[in-house]
Amino acid sequence: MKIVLCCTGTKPEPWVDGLRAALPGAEVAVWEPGAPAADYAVVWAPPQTLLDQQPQLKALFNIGAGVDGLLKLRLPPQALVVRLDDAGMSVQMAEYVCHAVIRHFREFDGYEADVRAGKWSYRKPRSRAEYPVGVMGLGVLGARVAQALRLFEFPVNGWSRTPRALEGVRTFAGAAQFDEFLAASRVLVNLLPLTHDTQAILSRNTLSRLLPGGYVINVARGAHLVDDDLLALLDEGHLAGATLDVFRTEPLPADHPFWTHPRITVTPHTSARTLRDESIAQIAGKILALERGEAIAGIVDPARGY
Ligand code: NDP
Ligand code: OXD
Repeated sequence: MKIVLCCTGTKPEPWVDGLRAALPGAEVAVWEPGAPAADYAVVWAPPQTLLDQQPQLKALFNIGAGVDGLLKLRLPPQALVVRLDDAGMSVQMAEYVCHAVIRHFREFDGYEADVRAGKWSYRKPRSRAEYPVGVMGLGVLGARVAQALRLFEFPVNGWSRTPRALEGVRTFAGAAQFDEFLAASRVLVNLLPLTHDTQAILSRNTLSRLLPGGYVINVARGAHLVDDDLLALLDEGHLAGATLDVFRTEPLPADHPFWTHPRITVTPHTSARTLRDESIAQIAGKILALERGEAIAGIVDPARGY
Protein backbone atom coordinates (compact mmCIF):
# COMPACT_ATOMS: atom_id res chain seq x y z
CA MET A 1 0.00 0.00 0.00
CA LYS A 2 1.33 3.48 -0.90
CA ILE A 3 0.60 6.65 1.05
CA VAL A 4 1.64 10.18 0.09
CA LEU A 5 1.73 13.09 2.48
CA CYS A 6 1.25 16.72 1.47
CA CYS A 7 0.37 19.01 4.37
CA THR A 8 1.12 22.65 3.59
CA GLY A 9 2.60 24.50 6.57
CA THR A 10 3.42 21.30 8.47
CA LYS A 11 6.85 19.71 8.94
CA PRO A 12 6.45 16.41 7.07
CA GLU A 13 9.13 14.15 8.63
CA PRO A 14 7.41 13.39 11.95
CA TRP A 15 4.19 12.56 10.09
CA VAL A 16 5.99 10.25 7.69
CA ASP A 17 7.80 8.53 10.57
CA GLY A 18 4.57 8.22 12.56
CA LEU A 19 2.61 6.78 9.64
CA ARG A 20 5.42 4.31 8.89
CA ALA A 21 5.42 3.18 12.52
CA ALA A 22 1.63 2.83 12.61
CA LEU A 23 1.43 1.06 9.24
CA PRO A 24 4.59 -1.09 8.97
CA GLY A 25 3.53 -2.66 5.68
CA ALA A 26 2.95 0.67 3.91
CA GLU A 27 5.26 2.77 1.73
CA VAL A 28 4.92 6.33 3.02
CA ALA A 29 6.51 9.28 1.20
CA VAL A 30 6.26 13.04 1.01
CA TRP A 31 4.41 13.89 -2.22
CA GLU A 32 6.29 15.68 -4.95
CA PRO A 33 5.20 16.38 -8.53
CA GLY A 34 5.52 13.20 -10.61
CA ALA A 35 5.40 10.88 -7.56
CA PRO A 36 4.22 7.30 -8.30
CA ALA A 37 0.53 6.51 -7.97
CA ALA A 38 -0.58 6.09 -4.33
CA ASP A 39 -3.59 4.51 -2.64
CA TYR A 40 -4.13 7.15 0.01
CA ALA A 41 -3.14 10.78 0.54
CA VAL A 42 -2.80 12.58 3.87
CA VAL A 43 -3.31 16.28 3.18
CA TRP A 44 -3.82 19.84 4.33
CA ALA A 45 -4.30 22.49 1.64
CA PRO A 46 -2.69 20.38 -1.11
CA PRO A 47 -2.01 21.85 -4.56
CA GLN A 48 -4.44 20.98 -7.36
CA THR A 49 -1.50 19.26 -9.14
CA LEU A 50 -1.45 16.48 -6.55
CA LEU A 51 -5.10 15.67 -7.19
CA ASP A 52 -4.72 15.92 -10.96
CA GLN A 53 -1.69 13.60 -10.93
CA GLN A 54 -3.22 11.05 -8.51
CA PRO A 55 -6.69 10.32 -9.98
CA GLN A 56 -6.62 6.74 -8.61
CA LEU A 57 -6.59 7.74 -4.91
CA LYS A 58 -9.01 5.74 -2.78
CA ALA A 59 -9.21 8.34 -0.02
CA LEU A 60 -7.91 11.75 1.02
CA PHE A 61 -7.35 12.15 4.76
CA ASN A 62 -7.59 15.80 5.78
CA ILE A 63 -5.51 16.57 8.89
CA GLY A 64 -8.16 18.95 10.20
CA ALA A 65 -11.88 18.87 10.95
CA GLY A 66 -12.84 21.55 8.42
CA VAL A 67 -12.78 20.53 4.76
CA ASP A 68 -13.86 23.84 3.18
CA GLY A 69 -10.39 24.38 1.68
CA LEU A 70 -10.16 20.87 0.29
CA LEU A 71 -13.65 20.91 -1.23
CA LYS A 72 -12.73 23.99 -3.30
CA LEU A 73 -10.37 21.78 -5.32
CA ARG A 74 -11.21 19.37 -8.19
CA LEU A 75 -11.14 16.01 -6.43
CA PRO A 76 -10.86 12.50 -7.92
CA PRO A 77 -14.57 11.57 -8.09
CA GLN A 78 -14.26 8.14 -6.43
CA ALA A 79 -11.89 9.27 -3.63
CA LEU A 80 -13.42 9.43 -0.17
CA VAL A 81 -12.77 12.67 1.68
CA VAL A 82 -12.21 11.92 5.36
CA ARG A 83 -12.04 14.63 8.05
CA LEU A 84 -10.41 14.31 11.47
CA ASP A 85 -13.03 13.06 13.82
CA ASP A 86 -12.15 14.78 17.12
CA ALA A 87 -8.63 13.25 17.48
CA GLY A 88 -8.11 15.37 20.61
CA MET A 89 -9.64 18.57 19.23
CA SER A 90 -12.98 18.64 21.05
CA VAL A 91 -11.47 18.92 24.54
CA GLN A 92 -9.26 21.79 23.35
CA MET A 93 -12.26 23.53 21.82
CA ALA A 94 -14.24 23.07 25.04
CA GLU A 95 -11.36 24.61 27.03
CA TYR A 96 -11.08 27.57 24.66
CA VAL A 97 -14.79 28.37 24.50
CA CYS A 98 -15.42 27.91 28.24
CA HIS A 99 -12.44 30.16 28.91
CA ALA A 100 -13.77 32.86 26.58
CA VAL A 101 -17.34 32.66 27.96
CA ILE A 102 -16.18 32.72 31.59
CA ARG A 103 -13.66 35.50 30.98
CA HIS A 104 -16.46 37.66 29.59
CA PHE A 105 -19.16 36.61 32.08
CA ARG A 106 -16.92 37.08 35.15
CA GLU A 107 -15.41 40.29 33.65
CA PHE A 108 -11.88 38.98 34.14
CA ASP A 109 -10.72 41.28 31.32
CA GLY A 110 -11.98 44.25 33.36
CA TYR A 111 -10.31 42.94 36.53
CA GLU A 112 -7.03 42.49 34.64
CA ALA A 113 -7.17 46.12 33.49
CA ASP A 114 -7.98 47.31 37.04
CA VAL A 115 -5.12 45.32 38.54
CA ARG A 116 -2.71 46.70 35.93
CA ALA A 117 -3.81 50.18 37.06
CA GLY A 118 -3.22 49.22 40.74
CA LYS A 119 -6.97 49.34 41.44
CA TRP A 120 -8.64 46.99 44.01
CA SER A 121 -12.24 47.08 42.78
CA TYR A 122 -15.26 44.79 42.77
CA ARG A 123 -17.83 44.35 40.03
CA LYS A 124 -21.42 43.35 40.74
CA PRO A 125 -21.85 39.58 40.20
CA ARG A 126 -23.79 38.81 37.04
CA SER A 127 -26.67 36.36 36.88
CA ARG A 128 -25.83 33.19 34.95
CA ALA A 129 -29.49 32.89 33.94
CA GLU A 130 -29.08 36.14 32.00
CA TYR A 131 -26.17 34.73 29.96
CA PRO A 132 -27.66 31.97 27.83
CA VAL A 133 -25.03 30.66 25.41
CA GLY A 134 -26.05 29.63 21.89
CA VAL A 135 -23.83 27.09 20.13
CA MET A 136 -24.14 27.06 16.33
CA GLY A 137 -23.26 23.57 15.09
CA LEU A 138 -23.78 20.51 17.27
CA GLY A 139 -21.32 18.18 15.59
CA VAL A 140 -18.18 16.62 17.03
CA LEU A 141 -16.92 19.93 18.44
CA GLY A 142 -20.14 21.85 19.07
CA ALA A 143 -21.74 19.03 21.08
CA ARG A 144 -18.67 18.75 23.32
CA VAL A 145 -18.60 22.52 23.84
CA ALA A 146 -22.32 22.65 24.68
CA GLN A 147 -21.89 19.88 27.25
CA ALA A 148 -18.85 21.57 28.79
CA LEU A 149 -20.76 24.86 29.16
CA ARG A 150 -23.55 23.00 30.94
CA LEU A 151 -21.06 21.91 33.62
CA PHE A 152 -20.70 25.61 34.50
CA GLU A 153 -24.50 25.86 34.70
CA PHE A 154 -24.96 28.32 31.85
CA PRO A 155 -28.28 27.95 30.05
CA VAL A 156 -27.21 26.45 26.71
CA ASN A 157 -29.02 26.57 23.35
CA GLY A 158 -27.83 24.60 20.35
CA TRP A 159 -28.58 24.95 16.64
CA SER A 160 -27.96 22.38 13.92
CA ARG A 161 -29.15 21.65 10.39
CA THR A 162 -31.11 18.54 11.39
CA PRO A 163 -32.75 18.02 14.82
CA ARG A 164 -30.35 16.90 17.58
CA ALA A 165 -31.06 16.00 21.21
CA LEU A 166 -28.41 16.83 23.84
CA GLU A 167 -29.04 16.43 27.54
CA GLY A 168 -29.55 19.77 29.27
CA VAL A 169 -29.36 21.73 26.00
CA ARG A 170 -32.34 23.47 24.38
CA THR A 171 -31.98 22.54 20.74
CA PHE A 172 -33.19 24.24 17.57
CA ALA A 173 -32.88 23.05 13.97
CA GLY A 174 -32.83 24.47 10.49
CA ALA A 175 -33.57 27.89 9.04
CA ALA A 176 -37.10 27.82 10.48
CA GLN A 177 -35.82 27.90 14.08
CA PHE A 178 -32.75 30.08 13.60
CA ASP A 179 -34.29 33.40 14.68
CA GLU A 180 -35.81 31.80 17.78
CA PHE A 181 -32.39 30.33 18.67
CA LEU A 182 -30.66 33.72 18.27
CA ALA A 183 -33.31 35.58 20.24
CA ALA A 184 -32.83 33.14 23.14
CA SER A 185 -29.01 33.60 23.26
CA ARG A 186 -26.74 36.34 24.61
CA VAL A 187 -23.39 34.70 23.94
CA LEU A 188 -23.01 33.13 20.48
CA VAL A 189 -20.43 30.45 19.71
CA ASN A 190 -19.88 29.54 16.07
CA LEU A 191 -18.88 25.94 15.36
CA LEU A 192 -20.43 25.49 11.95
CA PRO A 193 -18.55 24.14 8.94
CA LEU A 194 -17.99 26.73 6.21
CA THR A 195 -20.41 25.80 3.43
CA HIS A 196 -22.48 27.52 0.78
CA ASP A 197 -25.30 27.84 3.36
CA THR A 198 -23.21 29.15 6.25
CA GLN A 199 -20.95 31.74 4.56
CA ALA A 200 -21.33 35.20 6.15
CA ILE A 201 -23.92 33.81 8.57
CA LEU A 202 -22.61 36.08 11.36
CA SER A 203 -23.93 39.33 9.89
CA ARG A 204 -25.83 42.40 11.06
CA ASN A 205 -29.08 40.59 10.29
CA THR A 206 -28.31 37.66 12.58
CA LEU A 207 -26.10 39.25 15.27
CA SER A 208 -28.62 42.03 15.90
CA ARG A 209 -31.14 39.35 16.94
CA LEU A 210 -29.06 38.31 19.96
CA LEU A 211 -30.11 39.57 23.38
CA PRO A 212 -28.70 43.09 24.02
CA GLY A 213 -25.08 43.06 25.21
CA GLY A 214 -24.38 40.03 23.04
CA TYR A 215 -20.94 38.43 22.84
CA VAL A 216 -19.59 36.59 19.79
CA ILE A 217 -17.07 33.74 19.85
CA ASN A 218 -16.01 32.65 16.36
CA VAL A 219 -13.89 29.52 16.35
CA ALA A 220 -14.98 28.03 13.02
CA ARG A 221 -13.96 30.01 9.93
CA GLY A 222 -13.30 33.69 9.23
CA ALA A 223 -15.66 33.74 6.24
CA HIS A 224 -18.60 33.02 8.55
CA LEU A 225 -18.29 36.57 9.89
CA VAL A 226 -19.01 39.89 8.16
CA ASP A 227 -16.20 41.89 9.79
CA ASP A 228 -17.71 45.34 9.26
CA ASP A 229 -21.08 44.26 10.68
CA LEU A 230 -19.40 43.07 13.87
CA LEU A 231 -17.48 46.35 14.21
CA ALA A 232 -20.64 48.40 13.62
CA LEU A 233 -22.68 46.44 16.19
CA LEU A 234 -19.88 46.86 18.75
CA ASP A 235 -19.78 50.62 18.10
CA GLU A 236 -23.57 50.85 18.37
CA GLY A 237 -23.44 49.03 21.71
CA HIS A 238 -25.68 46.12 20.73
CA LEU A 239 -22.72 43.77 21.13
CA ALA A 240 -20.46 43.88 24.19
CA GLY A 241 -17.46 42.13 22.65
CA ALA A 242 -16.02 39.25 20.71
CA THR A 243 -13.36 36.58 20.89
CA LEU A 244 -12.11 35.63 17.43
CA ASP A 245 -9.80 32.75 16.58
CA VAL A 246 -10.33 32.63 12.80
CA PHE A 247 -10.20 35.31 10.12
CA ARG A 248 -10.99 35.88 6.45
CA THR A 249 -7.26 36.34 5.82
CA GLU A 250 -4.79 34.44 8.00
CA PRO A 251 -2.46 35.58 9.42
CA LEU A 252 -4.71 38.54 10.27
CA PRO A 253 -3.27 41.51 8.31
CA ALA A 254 -1.26 43.95 10.45
CA ASP A 255 -3.60 46.87 9.72
CA HIS A 256 -6.86 45.00 10.47
CA PRO A 257 -8.98 46.85 13.08
CA PHE A 258 -9.60 43.61 15.04
CA TRP A 259 -6.00 43.69 16.36
CA THR A 260 -6.49 46.86 18.38
CA HIS A 261 -10.23 46.96 19.08
CA PRO A 262 -10.63 47.29 22.87
CA ARG A 263 -13.53 44.81 22.99
CA ILE A 264 -12.14 42.18 20.62
CA THR A 265 -9.81 39.41 21.73
CA VAL A 266 -7.78 37.87 18.91
CA THR A 267 -6.03 34.49 18.96
CA PRO A 268 -4.07 33.03 16.00
CA HIS A 269 -6.30 30.09 14.88
CA THR A 270 -5.25 28.03 17.83
CA SER A 271 -8.47 27.07 19.62
CA ALA A 272 -8.17 23.38 18.68
CA ARG A 273 -4.86 22.28 17.21
CA THR A 274 -4.29 19.12 15.21
CA LEU A 275 -2.51 16.70 17.53
CA ARG A 276 -0.07 14.63 15.50
CA ASP A 277 -0.01 11.36 17.44
CA GLU A 278 -3.79 11.20 17.89
CA SER A 279 -4.33 12.09 14.23
CA ILE A 280 -1.86 9.52 12.92
CA ALA A 281 -3.44 6.81 15.09
CA GLN A 282 -6.89 7.72 13.78
CA ILE A 283 -5.86 7.89 10.12
CA ALA A 284 -3.88 4.63 10.31
CA GLY A 285 -6.84 2.90 11.97
CA LYS A 286 -9.17 4.12 9.23
CA ILE A 287 -6.83 3.06 6.42
CA LEU A 288 -6.66 -0.44 7.89
CA ALA A 289 -10.46 -0.50 8.26
CA LEU A 290 -10.92 0.57 4.62
CA GLU A 291 -8.46 -2.12 3.49
CA ARG A 292 -10.58 -4.69 5.35
CA GLY A 293 -13.67 -3.32 3.59
CA GLU A 294 -15.16 -1.90 6.81
CA ALA A 295 -17.12 1.32 7.23
CA ILE A 296 -15.35 4.32 8.82
CA ALA A 297 -16.57 7.48 10.56
CA GLY A 298 -15.79 10.99 9.35
CA ILE A 299 -16.54 10.63 5.64
CA VAL A 300 -17.46 14.01 4.18
CA ASP A 301 -20.45 14.48 1.89
CA PRO A 302 -19.11 16.87 -0.78
CA ALA A 303 -22.63 17.88 -1.84
CA ARG A 304 -23.51 18.90 1.74
CA GLY A 305 -20.10 20.56 2.17
CA TYR A 306 -19.13 18.91 5.48
P1 NDP B 1 -19.18 18.51 12.27
O1 NDP B 1 -19.29 18.27 10.81
O2 NDP B 1 -19.01 17.36 13.19
O3 NDP B 1 -20.48 19.30 12.77
C1 NDP B 1 -21.06 20.34 12.04
C2 NDP B 1 -22.34 20.80 12.72
O4 NDP B 1 -22.84 21.96 12.04
C3 NDP B 1 -23.46 19.76 12.68
O5 NDP B 1 -24.21 19.79 13.87
C4 NDP B 1 -24.32 20.23 11.51
O6 NDP B 1 -25.70 19.90 11.57
C5 NDP B 1 -24.19 21.74 11.67
N1 NDP B 1 -24.51 22.43 10.40
C6 NDP B 1 -23.93 22.27 9.19
N2 NDP B 1 -24.53 23.06 8.28
C7 NDP B 1 -25.52 23.72 8.93
C8 NDP B 1 -26.50 24.64 8.53
N3 NDP B 1 -26.61 25.08 7.27
N4 NDP B 1 -27.37 25.10 9.46
C9 NDP B 1 -27.30 24.66 10.75
N5 NDP B 1 -26.38 23.77 11.20
C10 NDP B 1 -25.50 23.31 10.29
O7 NDP B 1 -17.99 19.56 12.47
P2 NDP B 1 -17.01 19.74 13.71
O8 NDP B 1 -17.83 19.95 14.93
O9 NDP B 1 -15.98 18.68 13.76
O10 NDP B 1 -16.24 21.08 13.30
C11 NDP B 1 -16.92 22.28 13.02
C12 NDP B 1 -15.99 23.30 12.38
O11 NDP B 1 -15.07 23.79 13.33
C13 NDP B 1 -15.10 22.76 11.25
O12 NDP B 1 -15.79 22.65 10.04
C14 NDP B 1 -14.01 23.81 11.20
O13 NDP B 1 -14.35 24.83 10.30
C15 NDP B 1 -13.97 24.38 12.61
N6 NDP B 1 -12.72 24.05 13.31
C16 NDP B 1 -11.94 25.07 13.78
C17 NDP B 1 -10.78 24.80 14.46
C18 NDP B 1 -9.96 25.90 15.02
O14 NDP B 1 -8.84 25.64 15.51
N7 NDP B 1 -10.43 27.13 15.02
C19 NDP B 1 -10.34 23.42 14.70
C20 NDP B 1 -11.24 22.44 14.19
C21 NDP B 1 -12.38 22.75 13.52
P3 NDP B 1 -26.18 18.35 11.58
O15 NDP B 1 -25.85 17.88 12.99
O16 NDP B 1 -27.62 18.43 11.34
O17 NDP B 1 -25.38 17.65 10.52
C1 OXD C 1 -9.51 22.42 11.43
C2 OXD C 1 -8.79 23.63 11.84
O1 OXD C 1 -10.42 22.52 10.61
O2 OXD C 1 -7.73 23.50 12.48
O3 OXD C 1 -9.18 21.34 11.95
O4 OXD C 1 -9.26 24.74 11.59
